[in-house]
Amino acid sequence: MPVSTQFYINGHWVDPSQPNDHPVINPSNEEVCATISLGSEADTNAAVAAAKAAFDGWAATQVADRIAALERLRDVYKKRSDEMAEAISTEMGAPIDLARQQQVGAGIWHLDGTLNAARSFAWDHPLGDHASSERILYEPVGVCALITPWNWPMNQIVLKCAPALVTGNTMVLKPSEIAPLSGLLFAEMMDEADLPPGVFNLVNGDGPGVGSTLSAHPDVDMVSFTGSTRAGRLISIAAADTIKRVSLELGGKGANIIFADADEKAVKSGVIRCFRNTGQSCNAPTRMLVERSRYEQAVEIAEATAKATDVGPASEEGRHIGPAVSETQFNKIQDLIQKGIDEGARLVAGGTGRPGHLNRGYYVRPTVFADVTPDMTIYREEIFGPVLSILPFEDEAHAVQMANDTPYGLTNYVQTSDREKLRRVARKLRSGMVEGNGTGFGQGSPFGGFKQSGNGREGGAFGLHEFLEVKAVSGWG
Ligand code: TXE
Repeated sequence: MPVSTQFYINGHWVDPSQPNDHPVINPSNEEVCATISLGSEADTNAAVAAAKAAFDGWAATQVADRIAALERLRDVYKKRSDEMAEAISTEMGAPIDLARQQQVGAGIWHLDGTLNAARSFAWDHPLGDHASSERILYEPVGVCALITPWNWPMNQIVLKCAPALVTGNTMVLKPSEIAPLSGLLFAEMMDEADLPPGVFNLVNGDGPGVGSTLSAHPDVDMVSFTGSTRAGRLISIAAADTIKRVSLELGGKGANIIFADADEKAVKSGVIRCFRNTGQSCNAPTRMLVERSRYEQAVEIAEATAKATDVGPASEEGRHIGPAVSETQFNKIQDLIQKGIDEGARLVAGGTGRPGHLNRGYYVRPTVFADVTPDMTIYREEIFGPVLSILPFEDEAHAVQMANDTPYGLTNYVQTSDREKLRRVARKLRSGMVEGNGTGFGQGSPFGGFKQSGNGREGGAFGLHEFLEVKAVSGWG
């Protein structure tokens, strides 16, 4: 397991300018599993200076050389997959099978998606018809600050670092201080991939410290952030003075619209999907909207599915769900469950407190509320725990209206055997993604949201565009 109080700056592991130890807690047992340092302004400045000094050289390399660098990273990533799964499972509580298959697997998926997009990308082309003498060039933005969260830690690091690297940017990564071990491991992998010094740098730290210094820094040209809408807003404010590019992937409150003609397994798989990763996914389908005629049956299926969901330590193999990531998240989820009860929702499974057999660790009971109404807190706020709300709807227009009745707009879900209805509803939903009938998205599909779920898109060619400036040159020939 990579455990280091050092930072990776300019191709070397270096001590922090001043000691500032920070414990990393294993959420499965509440024990300290590692110690990292939180960086200072001086550490952040050193990393930004290294990235700035490396920029001209890296931006001038051939695309083929940058693709080769990403291929080397992919090889190292595959070689070290087991270590990574163990690190993720320990730092944020994903059960080891989920960590291996989905958390680590997502990194490979995005590395491949980025490589494929980069190989076929038109890095420059004429404007419009081929007779034009005007040329459109795509060039790196510059020094990028990449600020990532703890819920899918490696997925989010790869989704930012891979496109930033292959498009010729240099970067400073600040992973979440709650789950920094996979970030440290990633820095070791970047080192093994043999990049020029300064192209990739890592500084650990918290949001008000390293995070806000990076966001306001005059030598940082872009911030790419995944995390809470609260922090996204602060980053945008801090970045405003320098007019840097800010790309945000924030919270969500996905609706899962289940029409009466949906597949009979739709309810069960919707519950399982909501609870995946202990509900700690921005695209979780947390509001299940069911057509009135199937509503009571759906509540029964959801109750049975929640009661059959096992909860346990991340180190154990199996398909159970692990703990919430931290005491803060545990308390937030408990408060929201209590609010659901107090505001009059019908609790059909779970509730406050830990599951009976677990008295240490941030474990939450898989919880289902029925008869939720749109004014309730559990309907409006992102809970980020294994908590599902179920509501009935009367007709298509009502379902769309309820689904869109949220400040978020990341992912919505539609279940129906009527293809025309699916298309009609998908067009009306105000979200960056609409998943139809459990059909997953392909490699290179754009990931990102409408409204307060953020801006920009990650993945494949969409992710490359995020990290590129567009330049028009006339008189090219
Ligand atoms: O997130 P924060 P938290 C949501 C989810 C969760 C809630 C709180 O609802 O319950 O956010 O989680 C860095 N300037 N999501 O408090 O604070 C921080 O150091 C710059 C949704 O853990 O947003 C970390 O690296 N950076 C989400 C990262 O932001 C700042 C994933 C995430 O932490 C900063 C996680 C600042 N002022 C939580 N403040 C998703 N979209 O998937 C914090 N950070």
